[in-house]
Amino acid sequence: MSTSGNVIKCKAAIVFEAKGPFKIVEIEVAPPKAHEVRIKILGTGICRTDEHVQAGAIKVNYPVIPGHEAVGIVESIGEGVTCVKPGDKVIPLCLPQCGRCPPCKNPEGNMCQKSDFLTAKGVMYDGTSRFSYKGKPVHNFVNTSTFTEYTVVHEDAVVKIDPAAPIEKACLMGCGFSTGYGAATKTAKVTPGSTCAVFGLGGVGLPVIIGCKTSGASRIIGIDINKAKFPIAKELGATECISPLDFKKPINEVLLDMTDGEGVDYSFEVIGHTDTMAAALASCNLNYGVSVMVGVPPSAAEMTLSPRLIFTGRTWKGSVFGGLKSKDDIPKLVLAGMEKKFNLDPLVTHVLPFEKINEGFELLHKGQSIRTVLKM
Ligand code: PAD
Ligand code: ZN
Ligand code: ZN
Repeated sequence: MSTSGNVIKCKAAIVFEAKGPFKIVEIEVAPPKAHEVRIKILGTGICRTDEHVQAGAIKVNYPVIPGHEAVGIVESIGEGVTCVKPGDKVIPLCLPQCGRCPPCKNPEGNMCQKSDFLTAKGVMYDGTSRFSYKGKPVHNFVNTSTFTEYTVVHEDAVVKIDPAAPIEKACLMGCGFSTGYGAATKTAKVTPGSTCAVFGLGGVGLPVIIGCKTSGASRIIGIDINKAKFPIAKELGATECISPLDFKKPINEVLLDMTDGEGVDYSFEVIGHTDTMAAALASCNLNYGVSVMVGVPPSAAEMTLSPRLIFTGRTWKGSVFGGLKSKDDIPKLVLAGMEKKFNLDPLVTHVLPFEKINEGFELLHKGQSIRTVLKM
């Protein structure tokens, strides 16, 4: 029986309050309104940003259905949708690309004005939600929400991908891989022969290493307090790996020592802590070094820095979704992954049934996973 036009009852993982667990409950998902798309989720990755939501580190409205790194099939479309049709394999876009706003039109821009990342309202463009639990609305997360069997997104926030794309690896293109790879290739524009330092070797930091390597960096230094991440980092292109816990000196001074006092050409913070953001900035060359902030800073965080760190010529940049344009770039990255242009195998360490979502987050907390993909 077709579900099109009807409310769908399905399972979703809701966070009811900051620091609360993911509770799997039955929700109702309303049909898509005009220019909206209802998607049956096939698989969804667990990203540290979802953990930030659960931990209350980034501001959202609760109750919320997190999840933003997924692959699904279009179940039905609202009036006026032309970019996808029922049956298409798609990736929901945690950073939409409306194509009409100034950041979408600027070749260097990608923070589409339709993005809910900074506003964190958790609703559709008309101010309402398509999710409800026991008759009360539930918020969405970054224009997507994928920890649910069905979701509804605006057509600005969905892109069709190759129908043969494998679910687990294609999920990575919805956030982790694209963000890390783009941070190196698009935001930093890493140059051949350069030296790079990557702080944080997780699901996003490791793709930064892949991006540095494909850009021709000759030296890539991985930094993590969890040495279990070092073998994968080396497999993907890190030339050396160090743990800050092995040194008495601050890690930025260690990196200066390792580079004859010059500092690295490019540094990337892929953890989300203000102290490592400052260390990454201070470890790049004081004149032409570029430091890229990829880790999501906590909503309430503030930093105090000497202006002299920037005065001598360093560049400090931020990078959401690797500076990539989601609708344009994701289908290309999916194809490149299918053509084995990148080694994605080590990145998906666990595949679990959706019901085991809390187990998936446990693996992340214990530092035992890179990416866990939940299958519906
Ligand atoms: P992850 O938990 O898989 O990786 C983080 C890594 O950092 C782990 O290997 C930790 O051991 C390591 N780490 C923790 N503390 C330290 C420390 N003090 N020094 C060195 N290493 C440390 O997370 P992830 O890779 O999924 O995400 C990383 C960050 O990137 C996180 O803040 C997430 O919210 C952010 C992110 N940003 C975007 C974006 O668009 N900018 C997208 C996706 C994720
Ligand atoms: Zn993410
Ligand atoms: Zn836009």
